[in-house]
Amino acid sequence: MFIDEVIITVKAGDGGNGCLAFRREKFVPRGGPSGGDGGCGGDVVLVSSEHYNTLLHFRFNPEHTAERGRHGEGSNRTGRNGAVIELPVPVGTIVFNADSGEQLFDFTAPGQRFMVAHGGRGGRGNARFATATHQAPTEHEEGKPGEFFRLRLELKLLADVALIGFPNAGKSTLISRLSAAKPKIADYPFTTLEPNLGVVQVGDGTFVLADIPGLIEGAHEGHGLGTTFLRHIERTRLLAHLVDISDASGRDPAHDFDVILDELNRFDKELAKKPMIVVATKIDLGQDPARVEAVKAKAQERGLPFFAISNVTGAGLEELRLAMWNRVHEKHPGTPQDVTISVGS
Ligand SMILES: Nc1nc2c(ncn2[C@@H]2O[C@H](COP(=O)(O)OP(=O)(O)OP(=O)(O)O)[C@@H](O)[C@H]2O)c(=O)[nH]1
Ligand SMILES: [Mg+2]
Repeated sequence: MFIDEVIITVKAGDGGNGCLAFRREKFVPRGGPSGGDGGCGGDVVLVSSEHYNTLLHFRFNPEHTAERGRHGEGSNRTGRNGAVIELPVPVGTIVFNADSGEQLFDFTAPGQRFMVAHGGRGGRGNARFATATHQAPTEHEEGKPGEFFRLRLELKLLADVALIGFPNAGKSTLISRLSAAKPKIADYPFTTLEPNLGVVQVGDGTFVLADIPGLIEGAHEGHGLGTTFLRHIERTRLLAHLVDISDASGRDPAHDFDVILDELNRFDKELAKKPMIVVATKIDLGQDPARVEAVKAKAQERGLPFFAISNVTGAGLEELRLAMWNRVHEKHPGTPQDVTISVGS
């Protein structure tokens, strides 16, 4: 499931109450006040971590309460402080107050800490109220409540690589082949209504792949699902542009290619300038070599690497996986000599 926004509640721990007590000792008729202070409630802290790419872990676990401070006790024993809880969030998470809408924090690097809810202070025990003229105080305080907030977490950083293209081009099928994602796949347009995320493994490394709902002509004007989801890929490092080159599609792949580029351009010029690779899909089906060459030529004209794959036979998938990874990690920035599978192989 695609998740880029989640509402969570955070409740810092309440402070412990101060204690009301007097010393009782043998042969000491009036022992002084001895009620200890309450401990402070635990804070709630958000910490950015590289180990998370989504907010999914909050979806199943949206309420977080830190431990309260222990109450003070007799013999001047101060209550223990409540434990702080640290909630990991992915880099790129923006934190809002869900009620006021105010932006509270923007995590831009790993290891940043944002104290979002302060624990309540512990109440003072009666021992604290003793003075020379007030030797048997009965005053003692309750602990202060810990802060409570409803937060909206928003994550724009979605994926390293985004799959774009016309409906039915095979985007969801590809993400299901390259990752553990299990999106809905079907032989009709607009199967995918929301982006899917998948983690792709390459040796010990990983990158995040996003399957974006299909674009159509006029998408920038809101046709089809429009460009609703393109804002989610603003921080994506690579676009993989899928083109169905099979004759069975009944489409003109070179025309499709131009339409998608045009839509991207109209939606956001910066997005259109992102590194892109072109991926011809469904090479297990019959295709007109002239049409395939036309797409290839268009890619070459723009200096874009060209790949050809079949999600059915698996042809070209490993090369594509590596090429994506290399580009995400800028091993070979811009080299057009990635392995290119000849169509039909
Ligand atoms: N023969 C063949 N069929 C494929 C291949 N890849 C996908 N398909 C089929 O093409 C159809 C559409 O695939 P999807 O993966 O749902 O396409 P999509 O691009 O995600 O489509 P939308 O979600 O509508 O944008 C399905 O019936 C798939 O089984 C392929 O490489 N070869
Ligand atoms: Mg799909």
